[in-house]
Amino acid sequence: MNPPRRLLLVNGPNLNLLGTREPEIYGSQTLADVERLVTDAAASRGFEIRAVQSNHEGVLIDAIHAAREDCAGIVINPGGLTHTSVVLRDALSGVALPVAEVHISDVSKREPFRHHSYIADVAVVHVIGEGVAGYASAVDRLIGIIAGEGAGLTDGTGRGIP
Ligand code: CA2
Repeated sequence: MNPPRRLLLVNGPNLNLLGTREPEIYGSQTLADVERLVTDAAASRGFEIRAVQSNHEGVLIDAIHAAREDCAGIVINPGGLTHTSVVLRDALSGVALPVAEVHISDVSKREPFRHHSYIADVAVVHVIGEGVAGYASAVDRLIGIIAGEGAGLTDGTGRGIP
């Protein structure tokens, strides 16, 4: 059976504040702008988006579990939970869907406590520090993986190696 042509977009705590404060770090686009950008990027590849943002870890985990039923992958900016949450990591690895981790800012150039991600090694795509535009590239790369495109192994002629 073909995977469903739907992705779950997850934005974690405080990302509802996008566009209202700290524009020097996160830019001036709002969460609604992010959700529109992601919806358009997915639509251009024939996918739809279910979007969730919550300030409550359990709500995010329930949405991730539900994605098992009808989504082909997950694009997530876990916000500060990136650096703290084994629980969120377990939810993502538990559903066994391909995950794209997105950060608007370049966390490697910020405070040391932002340098570790509990999510990084359960994600197959990482887009860090490309601003809000990074969400669109995460969608594109994740769909490429779901569709079996991509880096792939080639023999130098562009043909895939089975
Ligand atoms: O760079 C990112 O996308 C982050 O995931 C954003 C998180 C931060 O804790 C991570 O280290 C990196 C914070 C999200 C809070 O977003 C705000 C946006 C505008 C105003 C205040 C907070």
